[in-house]
Order: sequence, then structure tokens, then C-alpha cells
Amino acid sequence: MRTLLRPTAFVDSPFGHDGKVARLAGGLNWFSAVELIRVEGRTRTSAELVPVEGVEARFDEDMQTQWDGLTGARPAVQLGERTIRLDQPQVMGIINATPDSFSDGGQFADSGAAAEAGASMAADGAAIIDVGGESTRPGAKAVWEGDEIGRVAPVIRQLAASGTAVSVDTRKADVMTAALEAGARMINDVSALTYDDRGAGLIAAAGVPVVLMHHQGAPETMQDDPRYDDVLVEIFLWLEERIAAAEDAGIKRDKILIDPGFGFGKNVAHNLELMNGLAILHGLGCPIVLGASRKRTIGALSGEAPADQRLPGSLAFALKAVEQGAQIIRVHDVPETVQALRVWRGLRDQALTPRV
Ligand code: 9MG
Repeated sequence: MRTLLRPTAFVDSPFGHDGKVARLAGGLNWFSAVELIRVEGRTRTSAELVPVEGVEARFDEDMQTQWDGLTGARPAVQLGERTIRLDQPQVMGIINATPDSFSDGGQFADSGAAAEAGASMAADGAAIIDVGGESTRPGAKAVWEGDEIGRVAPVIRQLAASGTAVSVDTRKADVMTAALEAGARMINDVSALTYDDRGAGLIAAAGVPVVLMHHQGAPETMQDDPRYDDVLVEIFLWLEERIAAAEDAGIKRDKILIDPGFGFGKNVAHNLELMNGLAILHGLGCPIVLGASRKRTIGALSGEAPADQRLPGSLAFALKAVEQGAQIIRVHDVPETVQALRVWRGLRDQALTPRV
């Protein structure tokens, strides 16, 4: 049996709450209560809501480690020359260099157009541009490595040459190698290094940050009736195992980012529960990346709005994610998201400014 810690009851500011609130992951959010979720195997057996004040007296070693993760500051991540601060939310812009539809962020005439779109996202305030050459939408088919490299490498080369911080969205070691050679300085692997067993070693050797994303099933079939006993608990435990596997392969913990994989083997109810409880993942001590932009759950909640009309829903999820302390938000619509997050940031800064 073990107990997982889910921060909740967020408060505007710590003023006047000495010892009764804690700061979430060194960011802009403070919480006043913790849900203690007792777990046997992968199943929740009970839950208890307790105030932050005095909670540490109840901790065993495992809970203390989670608490240190929940409340410790996240150091900046380094993408080559670029330092990305994680004490405030950042935006990762999506460039899909796929011959796919607009809904997946693709449909660029050529690599030059894709690189220009990426550069424009960076100018609009995206800290990182994530370049992918294989669609991982539900039902998508795998792409041959050679084709994927041909799609992403020229875009990455151009973007990196202009000084942009670039990550590559791929599951394949050969694509990772080609992308790093072209100038990518981060790997975003939706398989969390389960697809290609050569990935972990090469990432360790390159010393670049990696995003480990939760998923259930393969993209081809992942939306065929996904099931969980407890979505939050299972994602937490799964990511914990993937972090341990990455560390065993030589990847330094401070190079690991985690992502709950919104929509990857999850139905609408799973995605909503995940967003409401996202902050539990800070207990793993790694920065959180979250991508809900234009995803199907938004359509399901809005009369089946098509993907290119899901900006308002995407913004709602982006704001929810930063309320839960997510550090990096992966989006298609960069200027709109940057503006929404700047307004959110202004509100937080105001609440955190002491009155004299
Ligand atoms: C490639 N890709 C598509 N959706 C994603 C998500 O939610 N997170 C990350 N990290 N990558 C994604």
C-alpha cells in the first residue's frame, strides 16, 4: 500500500496563510489542501482530504519524496543555447511537417513554409517549436523512418539556424539522431521510449531533455474503448516507471519532462478527470508538458466543432493546465495562447504582490 498526494484547494495568494499553504512546483500557484489517495497495486482504495497545515507529520518516506516534488522549484531546461524558465508557463508551438490535414497542424507547401510558420510562432512568443513528421492522431498509420527524416530534418535545420529552440516529435531512434544532427535540442516521444529501444541510450549520450508521454495502446487503436480503474493513479504509476527506465538508461532526471498524454488512449471522461487532477503529477518531480490543443474532447463538448474551430476550447484547457501548474503547453494557436497566458500571468502577479 502507498499513498499518492494530489494538491487541491488552490488559493489566490500565500499572504495571511503562514504554514497553511504550499507553493506548487516553484511556480505561481499555491494550494491549501492535499488529497491523500491510498493505492493498492494500481487501484485506489480510499481518499482523504487534509489541510496542508500539519500534513507533513503524516508522511512516510515515499510521501515525503512526492511532497518534495510537489513543492520544489523546477530548474530551467536548456535547449542548446536557449534557457527555458519553468517558474512561469511556457508555450510549445506545433509544426507538423506531415501531408496531413490542417487540423493536425500540417498542410505546409514545403519545408520552407513549415520553417517560416515555426519562426513566426517563435516570434509570437513560443519558447519551443516542436517539429513532427508522423501523425499520431487516433487511427494514424506509422511512417517509414526515411520519409519522416525527409519531412522533419530540413524544417529543423532552418529553424535551428535562426536560433529557435527546437524539439522533435518522434518515437524513432534514427529520426532522433537525424533531428539532433539538424539542430533539434529536445526529444518529444509520445511513446515514452517504449517504441524504439535504441532511443533512450542515444538521448542519454546526447544529454538533451526528453518528454515522456503517457499513452494506452498504439495510435492505430488507442481510442477503441480505452479503460482505466483510476485514470490519475494509473498515469502517475506508469510515468513513474517510465522515469525510472529512462534513468536506468542513463538519462539524467533533470532532463526528463512528463506528459499525461491527453487523448492518447483516453475517452472524454478520462481526459476531464485527468485535467482536474493534473497537479498530482508534480509529485514525480519533473516538469509537466500538456497538449490538449484542438483535440477531440473539445469537439465532443462543443457540438462536434471541427478541429479548426476548437480554439476557444483549446484556450480553456490551456488555462486549466496552468492553474494546475503545468509548465509547458503544447499548442497549434500560438499568439492566441500566449495572449491568454499573459493575461493569466498578470492576474497571478497581481495576486502575489504584497500590499504595503
Ligand atoms: C505529438 N503529440 C501529439 N499530442 C501530444 C501531446 O498531448 N503531448 C506531447 N508531448 N506530444 C504530443
